[in-house]
Amino acid sequence: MTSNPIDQLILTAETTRQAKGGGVILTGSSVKLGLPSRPEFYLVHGWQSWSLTGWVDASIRLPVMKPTSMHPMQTDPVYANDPRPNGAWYGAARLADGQAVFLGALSLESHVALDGATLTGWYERGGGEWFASCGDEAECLGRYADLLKERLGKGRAAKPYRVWCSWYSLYTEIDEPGLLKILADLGDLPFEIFQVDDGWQKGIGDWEPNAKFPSGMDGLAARIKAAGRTPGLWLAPLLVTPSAPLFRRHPDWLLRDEKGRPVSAGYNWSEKLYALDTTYPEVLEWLKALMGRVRAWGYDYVKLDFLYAGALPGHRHIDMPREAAYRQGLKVIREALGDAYFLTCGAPILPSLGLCDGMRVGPDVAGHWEDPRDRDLLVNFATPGTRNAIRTTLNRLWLKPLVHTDPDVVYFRERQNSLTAGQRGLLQDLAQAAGFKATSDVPAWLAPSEREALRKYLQATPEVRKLEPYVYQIGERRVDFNAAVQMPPLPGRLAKLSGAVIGGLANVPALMKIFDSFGRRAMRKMLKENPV
Ligand code: 9PG
Repeated sequence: MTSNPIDQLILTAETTRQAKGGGVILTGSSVKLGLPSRPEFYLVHGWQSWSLTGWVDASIRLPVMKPTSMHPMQTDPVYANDPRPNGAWYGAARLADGQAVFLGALSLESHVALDGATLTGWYERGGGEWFASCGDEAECLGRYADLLKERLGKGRAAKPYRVWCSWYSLYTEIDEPGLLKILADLGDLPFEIFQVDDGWQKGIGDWEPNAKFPSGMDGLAARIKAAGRTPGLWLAPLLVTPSAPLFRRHPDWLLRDEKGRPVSAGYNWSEKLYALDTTYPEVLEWLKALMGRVRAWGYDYVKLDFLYAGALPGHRHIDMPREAAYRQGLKVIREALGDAYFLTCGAPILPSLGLCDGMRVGPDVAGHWEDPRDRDLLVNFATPGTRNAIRTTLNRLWLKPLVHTDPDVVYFRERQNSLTAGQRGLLQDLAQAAGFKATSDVPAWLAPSEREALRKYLQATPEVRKLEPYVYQIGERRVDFNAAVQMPPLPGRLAKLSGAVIGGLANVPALMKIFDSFGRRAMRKMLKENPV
């Protein structure tokens, strides 16, 4: 008998041994822990950057998030209909006395779920190791991070940079003259990186500059360098849309299901999304060449997005587990990127560790706090919104020893923004806690006082200390994130019904196309009224 109480909870495991520093290492394709009682809360861990991560009421069956057509791009589609509290690679239960019981896989393609008072973990194929531990949540996650570091590695860039990113002001409406104007207006604001986001390319799968970038991407990079910044570029290299020439030229490169149909990677840009099969040698060659081209253009900071596409379930050219297939592709990408800073986004978390410098650890922020439609009708916490971003990001900060945790951008502007000063401040504090600072604020949209506040924020390096699960000491201030992290109550009957209708409509591409075109028109009008 040891003094370690976790030993007494193990119901199923092939082997068990003590872990250095506390807890136990189990092996098995499926392991079970018997809890002393039904837990009150369960820690759901989302599969990829944008997927919900947080403590939920363990006694409820979670409604299926909507729209279902977005499952591949917002959650792990394999488990999207599982009503049990469950999550990717690890999970934890909180007992009435506040103690956490933690179970986390030490290899890929693994999942954890709660059945009553039993915590079950399983590997999708074969077996592997698990870490189980009891006690303080942060301690369990800290030990888990150490064990993952030994197995998957950590990022190599020494420190994160301060980033200006085009997305959260201009979205896809970027062009060369507008970006050059912003570059000049940034003036003495201390950003190391000027990152061009979505909107420069001809298409998804067609990674050449479009007509809005007449000097080419190399020309733009040269201008960014001449302004004293490091050029950054966004791509979604594992996605293809039907309109891209690649889709017609290389149908054999697409990830397909057992019936030979291309696997859905979701819906965006008014198109259906498909994934590349990273076990195809020619796909790996193509990815390598693409990364080489981006580097040759002069981009030393690369944000690769929608990466989950490479790890979706499917029948691959070479039969291998889906996350292993993804990781193999990411390795090729990492090598081809050389010494560039590599930020992953929309990325499956564990399979990306050790191969990237930074990782987006939450969904997109937005100029609003939360969308009641997404929260109450669609029960979807992966959609863009500041509250969703704060919740998921805070629950992922345990990853800090392994990767730079990117919480997405902060806002200092009041223009084109419905956040209150308090909400903007909370988001700024989140980024201090995460250790990664970025914004998309257009200088021309900032009041002089806002510009000054942004400068001070970028320069400040306050000491950050975690005091409680969601409370941080940031410099002289105590910042309490608890209210933002709470999960809302479950929808009632009427909300469920309306959600089913709206979710159903959102599954119809033709309707989404119309909806998107209204969005784009509103965006263009806004930019006319608010020039950069
Ligand atoms: C560019 C953007 C930005 C952003 C990324 C990613 O669920 N969704 O519908 C969804 C759409 C877009 C999205 C995330 C989720 O944003 O996170 O920073 O680069 O792509 O298109």
